[in-house]
Amino acid sequence: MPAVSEPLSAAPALRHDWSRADIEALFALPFTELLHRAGSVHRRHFDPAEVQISTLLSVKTGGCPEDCAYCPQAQRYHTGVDATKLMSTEAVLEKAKQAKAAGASRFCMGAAWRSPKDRDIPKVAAMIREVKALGLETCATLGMLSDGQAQALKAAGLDYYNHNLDTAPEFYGEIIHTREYQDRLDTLAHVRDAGMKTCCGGIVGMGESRAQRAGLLQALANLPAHPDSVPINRLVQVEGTPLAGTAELDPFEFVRTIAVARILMPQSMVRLSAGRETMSDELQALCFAAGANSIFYGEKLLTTGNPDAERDMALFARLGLRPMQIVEEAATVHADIVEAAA
Ligand code: SAM
Ligand code: DTB
Ligand code: SF4
Repeated sequence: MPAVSEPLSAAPALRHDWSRADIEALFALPFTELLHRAGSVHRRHFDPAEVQISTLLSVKTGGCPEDCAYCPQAQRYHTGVDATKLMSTEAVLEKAKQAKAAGASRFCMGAAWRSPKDRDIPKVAAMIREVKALGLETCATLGMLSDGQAQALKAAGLDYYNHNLDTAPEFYGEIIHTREYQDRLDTLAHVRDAGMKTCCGGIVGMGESRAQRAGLLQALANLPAHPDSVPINRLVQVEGTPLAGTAELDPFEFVRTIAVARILMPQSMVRLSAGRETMSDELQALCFAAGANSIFYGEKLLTTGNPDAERDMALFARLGLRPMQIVEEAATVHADIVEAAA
């Protein structure tokens, strides 16, 4: 039965004071107990049959000056990704129309920038305005933002900004050397201060320990506000990047990461993100059972593959899932109504 009929008076307040030990204790629960707890939290705040779907478009690909060890778009690695210029607004709009027709509710525009130049902002703002006019939620991921840039994007109608913490603070230095963890926290503060919603998560399967996976989730859950969306990416290993050849993460450990994210950030959309193309249907089903309620949809992420729409729709049909039509505020309102009724 959906959550509506369950008593919710015991719903705890959102926490921002998680200790590493608390989180590691969740990771260490028996698998079925962890899934049960995560599934209960999921039901308290969402209809577990609904999955939000976002489509990604790389509006400016490759040639990035940063050294993120996982990334095929870093100029310094030889990955076969050709650098392109910023796409035209018309071309972006065409892709957004296709995404909407395919059923996406959110359209995320990504650029392989360290940070946008001020002269790029009006061009991206035009894309945002046009995409929003289609009735899609808008998201962008353009690298670090100044305060003023965040405000300009908000003024153009940007709903969400994606900027990931990527990993635990203590593992970060093994993955990225060209910007600091604090730079990321600063950009997230600019995004929040401008009044936009945050999409912030990370990558697992980069050779980090379980304690470091707990550290990523701790950093996310202890932000001043839980990110509205939390993308959990499984490393896509791309030949030519330093992380190609990293030992694969145990799939159950990936599911545990999703489950713990759901428990720590009960009202956030937890997105099963990069790495889905090589996941079995059964593994994805476990992720949905663990509380994932969002996916990237469409045959491409930014430069790498994603399951095609037919495979995803067939999986939704087999699992009795449906694309979420309502926006995130509505999900929160739903939870509030349910709590008030309890
Ligand atoms: N350049 C901007 C930035 O770094 O914020 C925006 C685009 S960047 C590609 C967005 C995110 O994609 C990264 O923070 C990382 O979490 C994720 N990502 C990139 N390459 C990945 C890979 N090979 N596997 C999994 N996630 C990846
Ligand atoms: C996020 O956390 N994952 C997406 C999105 N935010 C921008 C990107 C995944 C990129 C995977 C590698 C690629 O396709 O280039
Ligand atoms: Fe550049 Fe973003 Fe890739 Fe890092 S993750 S190399 S900043 S495109």
